Amino acid sequence: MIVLYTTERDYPWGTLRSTHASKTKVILEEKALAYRIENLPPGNLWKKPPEMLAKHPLGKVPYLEDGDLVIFDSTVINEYLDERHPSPRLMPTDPVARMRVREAENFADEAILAASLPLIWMPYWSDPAKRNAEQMEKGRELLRSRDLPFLERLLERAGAGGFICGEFSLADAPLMALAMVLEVDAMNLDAYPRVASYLQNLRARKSYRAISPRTKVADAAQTSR
Ligand SMILES: N[C@@H](CCC(=O)N[C@@H](CS)C(=O)NCC(=O)O)C(=O)O
Repeated sequence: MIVLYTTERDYPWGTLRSTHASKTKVILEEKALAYRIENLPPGNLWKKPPEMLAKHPLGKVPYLEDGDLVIFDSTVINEYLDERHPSPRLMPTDPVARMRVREAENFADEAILAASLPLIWMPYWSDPAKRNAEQMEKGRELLRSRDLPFLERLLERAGAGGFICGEFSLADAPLMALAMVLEVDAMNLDAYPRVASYLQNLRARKSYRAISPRTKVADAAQTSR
């Protein structure tokens, strides 16, 4: 059975999860694969114990075990899952369309998951009184000034399909994590109407239940079967 190593924790303000591991969890769910979660303490992401470094050289999550294989990096894992379990296919076949999926996926990873969201999301792992409000606002400002306008353009280009590159694809996986964070943070999206309705589309997918802040850790594993 596939084992996904991640960090998830219930708080009074919602169940919080690693954004990058959530990206992989939704792909396991979309493909209805049998898997179980190995839930690491959030402190391991800083302490990086040797058993973690043995499986991921940077001591990050996610990493995934598939039998004897140990795989790290959410993008690499998701592409592996798509090739190993091609139903449903989450990558188009046309070279230009594949390039667009990778480009959007990379933007979501590099700009949103690695830069803007941590400024907002990390403070939620502390009590409200201990959160750095200025840092959180900086994260929202990065979303407003750079990320959300670009997503609006991608959605305009994508047309009627409802997802970031048209049909649901690997490029939507990191944006599921944006949907998750903005469900807790609930910043105003009136200036980004396409993004607002897109995030609602993502939250309406069955796979979203596995990462929803409303789904407790104990109830979240294997929602697809
Ligand atoms: N490129 C990696 C990034 C993974 C990542 O940064 N994960 C965060 C949790 S969402 C983490 O483990 N942070 C600890 C660290 O950066 O040392 C991926 O896509 O898997």
